[in-house]
Amino acid sequence: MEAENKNGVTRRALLGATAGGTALAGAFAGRAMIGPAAVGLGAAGMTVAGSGAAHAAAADGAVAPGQLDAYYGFWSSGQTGEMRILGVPSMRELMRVPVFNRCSATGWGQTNESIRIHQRTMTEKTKKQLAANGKHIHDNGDLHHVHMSFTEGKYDGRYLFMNDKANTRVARVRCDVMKTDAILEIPNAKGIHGMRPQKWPRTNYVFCNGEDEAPLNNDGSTMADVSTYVNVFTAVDADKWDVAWQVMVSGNLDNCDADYEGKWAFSTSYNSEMGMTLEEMTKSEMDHVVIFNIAEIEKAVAAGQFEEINGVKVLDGRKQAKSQFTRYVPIANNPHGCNMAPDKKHLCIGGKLSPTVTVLDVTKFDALFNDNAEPRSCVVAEPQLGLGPLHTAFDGRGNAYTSLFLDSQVAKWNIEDAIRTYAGEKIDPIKDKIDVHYQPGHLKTVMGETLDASNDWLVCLCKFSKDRFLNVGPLKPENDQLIDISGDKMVLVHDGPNFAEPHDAISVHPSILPNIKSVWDRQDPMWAETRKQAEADGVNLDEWTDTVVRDGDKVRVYMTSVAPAFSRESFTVKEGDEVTVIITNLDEIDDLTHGFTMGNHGVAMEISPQMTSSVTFVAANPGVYWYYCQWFCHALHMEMRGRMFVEPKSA
Ligand code: CUK
Ligand code: CUA
Ligand code: CA
Repeated sequence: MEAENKNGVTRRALLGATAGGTALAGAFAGRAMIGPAAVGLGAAGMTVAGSGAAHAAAADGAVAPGQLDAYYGFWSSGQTGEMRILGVPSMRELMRVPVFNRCSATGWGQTNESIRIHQRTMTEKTKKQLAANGKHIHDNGDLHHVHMSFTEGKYDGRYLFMNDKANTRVARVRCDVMKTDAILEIPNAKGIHGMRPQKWPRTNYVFCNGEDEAPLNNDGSTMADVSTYVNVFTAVDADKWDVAWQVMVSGNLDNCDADYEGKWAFSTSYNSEMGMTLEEMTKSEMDHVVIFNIAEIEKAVAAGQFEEINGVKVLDGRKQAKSQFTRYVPIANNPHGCNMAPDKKHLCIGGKLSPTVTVLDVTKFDALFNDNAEPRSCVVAEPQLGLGPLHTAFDGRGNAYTSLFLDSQVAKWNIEDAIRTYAGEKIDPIKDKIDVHYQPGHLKTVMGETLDASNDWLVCLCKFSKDRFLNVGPLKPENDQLIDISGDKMVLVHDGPNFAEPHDAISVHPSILPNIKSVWDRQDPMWAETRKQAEADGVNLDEWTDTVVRDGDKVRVYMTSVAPAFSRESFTVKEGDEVTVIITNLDEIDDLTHGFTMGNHGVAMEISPQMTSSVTFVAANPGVYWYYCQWFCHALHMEMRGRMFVEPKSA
């Protein structure tokens, strides 16, 4: 589980812990009760089968001190704008990965390396908006959905992708270091909400829903004319990290997903009415799901049949365009969740205002495009589950689990039974219901959006916690509940308070992520540009450095760190200088992170083992300022500090 350092010694081993182990088998020895270990988990081609009795021993979800969790959980954080890593089933928070938010601890959103990632794809409009407000970047986000990259329907451990509804962006996190490596601002669309990676043959595209309607040419000339408003579906090239193409649609877009053949993407729309008020948005009996025909779209893009708008290839898939790009399947009343089952066949749409989940058979979509079959001919089931069905999760036994927001319940139902019921048989597709606390949104089984869907745990992300925890004031935590789904009956085993506001989460087996580093590669692309500047300044970042370079009123201070010292105990600049501090942490023991905080300057950054970080600020006031390491790194950590002398301008 841990990368070894040069000496072949991990910090965990140094500390005398026994649970670490070098192989997965070792890591799971202490959790033999957790499913996959009991079913013979291979490093490759794993199948997470039913866990049965082996799992029952862990029915409380407890993971003892020093023991590792069975799964990684990757959590969204909504309006906090970060991604969180939790352990499942312990629900312990393991890490926060800043993405769209500004992070006080790591300096994300302030270091030059993170600002470059933020700015790389920024539109001119955003630059203008920021400049007018004296800012460099948007430092908030609304991160609803986290999904991993796929290869042939299974997680492949390369990247995690996530959306920002607040500022119309998507981001990519590198799984080897768990850091954001790319952010993309999407032109033309407004408010990226639903977002899913392509599942087959691999994640070539990340599909992104624009939720908010606006004039395509949003220059203020047609604001009052709602007929000029559109919504845009975007396919992001997951490797190049730019927009591959966009499709204009009728109605708005809420959640989306993709199939297991690489043929389709689909999105729910709650505002087929194109209403601007609540009353207008809920007026129709039926809204719709949009089905996107990837091959037809790619064909048209290749043939040049697009309009280029703000540098993006845009196709018209609206109803009136009668294109082969889209089909619209009517679905009752403001649908929400859009979840493809791992049986490769069934797409489940949460009814929200309708008490139903509508099941679409994706193998019937070809007929919608080729023969113009009646759009609802692909509907094969529509079980009535309860009030406020939002999202659906799946296990590996053909069961689905739907969150019922208004009922505060999870309904477990069988997809095949629902199809037989729809065909007229008298059976009850609902197998079980459980109370959750309270008002659940997303829910997710382990690996449940992949062909490796598991049967052990269901995480249910509840929007309200009300009385479940000690009162902490008017703002209450969310409640992420853990449910044991190994048996016929669902069993609630854990309440997990969480800060605003996880929408979606995935759980991933550690065998998918064998290459997570504990020590950075010195040549990491994250700071390639910083290295270039160092080279130009004649500084070798791989060696002990304490060079200060003056370049007009710009000063670059190069330092290295080895616990418990920076290579410089002081440096001198002039009042009004623009100071860039560039530090490489030469320590190579895992978990030996340093930091750099400049007192009274609002400046702080992380410098993990072998990492280079840099930060730029203006020294506006003459005087003595202490900088220090803010990560407790050594018995003499307090002494890991130094002085910046800012000479008065006249001096
Ligand atoms: S949405 Cu939040 S509960 Cu953004 Cu996936 Cu349904
Ligand atoms: Cu270095 Cu604390
Ligand atoms: Ca509607």
